[in-house]
Amino acid sequence: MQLFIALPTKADTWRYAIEESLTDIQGVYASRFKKIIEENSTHKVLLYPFGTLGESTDLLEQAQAGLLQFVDQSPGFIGTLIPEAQVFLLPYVLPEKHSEIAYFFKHSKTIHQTFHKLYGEQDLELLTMFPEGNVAITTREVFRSKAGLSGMKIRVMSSPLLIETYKAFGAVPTPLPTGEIFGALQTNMIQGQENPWFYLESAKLYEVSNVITEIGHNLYTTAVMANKKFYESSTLADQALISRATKAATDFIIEYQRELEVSAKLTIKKSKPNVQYITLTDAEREPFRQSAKKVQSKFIEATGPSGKAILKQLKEDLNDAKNR
Ligand code: 6CS
Repeated sequence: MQLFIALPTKADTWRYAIEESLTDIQGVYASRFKKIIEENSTHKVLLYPFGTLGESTDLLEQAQAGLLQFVDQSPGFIGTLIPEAQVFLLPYVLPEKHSEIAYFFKHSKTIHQTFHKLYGEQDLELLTMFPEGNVAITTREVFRSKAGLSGMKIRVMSSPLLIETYKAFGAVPTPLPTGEIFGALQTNMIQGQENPWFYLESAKLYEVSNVITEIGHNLYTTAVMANKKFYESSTLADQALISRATKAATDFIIEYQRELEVSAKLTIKKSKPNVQYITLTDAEREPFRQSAKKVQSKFIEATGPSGKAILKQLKEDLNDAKNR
């Protein structure tokens, strides 16, 4: 009779850095991932919230070098390394309906096949992408048209495509690291910035803004990657556990992030009753939608046949998600 003694996988400490705080969406995702890993193995997952290991670009380098086993990095930052990743920043492309958003992020071939290969070429194992809510624009003054944004310095993440977007919207795009947004708004070095509602509340960006405007142009998306060498050298059992934790945390966060927009709007209004909320009408959005076509051309100009094919695949994925 043969005895098979299950050798326990040696206990490792895995380091996982995020671009937000532990109570923000990326932190809630990472905490759920950590819980599942630690409840089902002898491994420990150490979470590093924003600010502990530097800016987003520092985190990416540490993940590629294998100093971190996991990293959360949004397309707004990784776009300089993987230009095609900026397809998630194109205005007026991603869905607004929750059921379509949920289906798209779970089934998109762009994410689970094409991007998996692209990130792999950068020593990154793409594990998941998930939404963090509709993006709104904070400013000092009211605007309801592109002319209203004219001359306004609007902070964007360091993405060539976001720079093109705000140029096309009539503003003066101003790339700044995350850690400098609040101070730049406070000193009027910039007059506005864009972020999802939960972040406007959690980073207290509303405190240094007077107007928050929805033009319906985008959904904030982020991505979680493992260091590729670490992932590929992990045991099959650990790879299966990482996939299981990733799927469970993704399914949870897609639903969790949905409610935060309403609660953030209420919290901001309670903290700053005189803040103005503006939602542009369809007619007011039309000039911004027209400008978005120019941004798509700029994306294809910058990424060539690869980007063109990715945009086509993304639109097929979105069509597949329609009416789900
Ligand atoms: O705008 C930013 O830089 C930050 N915004 C969000 C929603 N997450 C992290 C990112 O660095």
